[in-house]
Amino acid sequence: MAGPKVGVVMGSTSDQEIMEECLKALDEFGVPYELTVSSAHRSPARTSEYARRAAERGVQVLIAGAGGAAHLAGVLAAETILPVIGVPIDSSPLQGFDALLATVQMPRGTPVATMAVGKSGARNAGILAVQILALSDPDLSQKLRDFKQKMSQGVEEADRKLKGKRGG
Ligand code: RP5
Repeated sequence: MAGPKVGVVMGSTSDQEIMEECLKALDEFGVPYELTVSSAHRSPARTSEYARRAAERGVQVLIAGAGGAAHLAGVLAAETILPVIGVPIDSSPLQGFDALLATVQMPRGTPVATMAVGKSGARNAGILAVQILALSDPDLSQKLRDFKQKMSQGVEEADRKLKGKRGG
């Protein structure tokens, strides 16, 4: 069995419901991943160690989902040259605005590709990881083209139904 190509890390198991959207996207494209709980604040050494060792296990992209003062994606990015995608989670009284700013406002030199807050961002993180892997995988590229086409057909179908209902 192929080893994981994507490492998905969550700051807490309380982030899992949202990060399931990311895992579903990876499953749809048949991309193997590993799922880990590690916190930038509660287990900083474990988080750094995870990022340092990920590439040597064949992982090519990291995805980090965290809420509150979300430093998880940034800490991972500090410790690896793998691309890191951040998902701000709306788990705090500030409804993810805090996590968005903490994830997106990385200092120059240490980028994190920051997604939208919550479930849409989690799904997009999975798709973006697939797009990165597809740069060197023609089968995945074809799956992405099919995926885009299906999405576009879905909009046309919705438009047809709408017009059918309204008689125009
Ligand atoms: C963050 O704090 C986690 O990513 C989570 O979104 C939030 C709350 O964590 P728990 O207190 O539910 O474990 O570090």
